Amino acid sequence: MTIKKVLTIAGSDSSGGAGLQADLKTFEEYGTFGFTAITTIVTMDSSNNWNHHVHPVDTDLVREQLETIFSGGPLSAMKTGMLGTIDIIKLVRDVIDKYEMKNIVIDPVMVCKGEDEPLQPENGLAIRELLLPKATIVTPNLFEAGQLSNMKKLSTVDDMKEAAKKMIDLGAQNVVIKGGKTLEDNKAIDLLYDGSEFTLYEAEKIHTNYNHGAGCTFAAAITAGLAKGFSVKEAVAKAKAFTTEGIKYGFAFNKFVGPVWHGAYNKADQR
Ligand code: PXL
Repeated sequence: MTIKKVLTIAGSDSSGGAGLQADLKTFEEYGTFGFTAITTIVTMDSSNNWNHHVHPVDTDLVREQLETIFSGGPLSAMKTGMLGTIDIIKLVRDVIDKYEMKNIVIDPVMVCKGEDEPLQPENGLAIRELLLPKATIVTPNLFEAGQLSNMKKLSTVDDMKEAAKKMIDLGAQNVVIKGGKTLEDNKAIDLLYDGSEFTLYEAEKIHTNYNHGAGCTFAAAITAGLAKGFSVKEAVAKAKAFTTEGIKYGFAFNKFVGPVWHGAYNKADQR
């Protein structure tokens, strides 16, 4: 059996826990071969409350990366993360169409800290219009699901169900909303909807602030699972277990942030 090739089109998180760093580490843990097309470089200001600075990469340079990657033939799955500009979002759509990509995970990254104002609100609209119709699965957190469904704040599982229905109407084949630690519940609940059936994935809530990158890791794990031939339900279930272990082994990076550890599921005993 040959190794599965998996792509992330995402931003670089200089702090190492989220973004394409999370994706690539996760792809490796799944035994797949990861490729990255870098769309933005994010830096954080340690002298100013960890403010994020998003530096988009020139669209032509993103195109060149993608041409390099696809020159090796078809890929088994791909995901998108932070895309930076509308031009890059349009390019991603063109690439999906041109190479007839299947197994597409759209992680509609709009914020870095879970619940904030969107970093680039206009990008959310472009993701909704151009990428949701191509999504095998879209993986918003609560905030992003509220934006994409035009429902704004979601706070219950019923709200999540309503938002998921709206995202299916926008063209996604499947939706998984990451309730995560934001949902007002004592469990960490993710909700999957395939257009006909809801599936709830529950785990104990882990009370930690060291969970930076959990959302990216979850979406990357689903991507690698799909590449390996798992059904959507299986891919989500394993991704949840993989991410929960990562959160359990999160650690303090500095006084502002602590990443999950992407290697925890496979090698917690090898630290
Ligand atoms: O966690 C969202 C996220 C996604 N992608 C990049 C990021 C972040 C948050 O820091 O930096 C590149």
